[in-house]
Amino acid sequence: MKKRLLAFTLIAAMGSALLTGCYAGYPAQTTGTAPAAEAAKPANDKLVVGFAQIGQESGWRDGETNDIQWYAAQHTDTIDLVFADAQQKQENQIKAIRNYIEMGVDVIAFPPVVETGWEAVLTECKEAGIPVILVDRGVDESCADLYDTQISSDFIWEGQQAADIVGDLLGGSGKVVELEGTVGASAANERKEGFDGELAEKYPDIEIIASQTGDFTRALGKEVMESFLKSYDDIDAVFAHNDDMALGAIEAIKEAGKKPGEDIKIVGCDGVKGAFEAMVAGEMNGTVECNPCLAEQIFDTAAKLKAGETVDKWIVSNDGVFTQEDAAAELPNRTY
Ligand code: GZL
Repeated sequence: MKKRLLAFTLIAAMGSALLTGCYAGYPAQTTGTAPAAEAAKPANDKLVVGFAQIGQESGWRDGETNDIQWYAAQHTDTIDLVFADAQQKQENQIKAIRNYIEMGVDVIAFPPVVETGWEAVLTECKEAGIPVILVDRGVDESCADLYDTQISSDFIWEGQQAADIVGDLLGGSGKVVELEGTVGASAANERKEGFDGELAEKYPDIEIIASQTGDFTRALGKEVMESFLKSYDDIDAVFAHNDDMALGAIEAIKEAGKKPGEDIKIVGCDGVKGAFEAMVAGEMNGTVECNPCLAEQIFDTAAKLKAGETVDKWIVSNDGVFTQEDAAAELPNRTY
């Protein structure tokens, strides 16, 4: 039984002029804050998707949000997107998901900010008969039967690619510091697993001398890099679990009087435009792309789930690997 839409932003009501997807430039971030007015659930057979976004912690996250909102605004005849911004708090994501259950949306999609703490709310989704799509992050194995599919990159592969770039840059030996993503996030856990494992297996003479979370943000990435630089004067390379933290590390290295990209090599993940600009400037050495432009896959998959079709448990994004050599040629193609 579908219920009335409670106070939430129906992105479909926004003009497409406000938003552009991963195929063009980006407007200022539109936040999915809950308006006061109550909206009646459309009395039609449009696909209603409730999306509980993590927040706005990185350029990558903004790219994902804009792509989803832009795509929904282009398809107002068939899609209604209900969007909430959880300000990086798991309890806000859970609240939004419970609202979507109350509304009776057709499908719920969200990037779990951390891997644990989802069993209760995912059980409620299952009991309500609402399919769930995990987007760009995963949940603990114990919840494997409580969601329908995960659409995301292969983070272990990303970590391994980053380790190979670092191994090549250092000629197989040196000292590395690691800026980790959000504590407990699958993207952070698995990038670390891939990076540390690849170094141990293929580059035994490269040592990780420090590893600490920068919470996927530029500001904290800079702060942690400042502390690393105070503690160690022999850092040869940084691996940052996302480009935003890598860009923060670049600032810290410059302020410490060293040359990022030369004295200390820098490798990140995501493939945001800023990383390509830094590589063209010679201040960064590589990035492993993590495609945030998942909107078409999300809504196509949601339509299949609404129609009762089964889909693959993991829909893996295809990502590229970029270094300074190909940065200039690739920069014009970057859309987030
Ligand atoms: C990856 C995604 C990560 C990005 C970060 O799929 O979950 O979250 O790498 C973002 O930039 O904060």
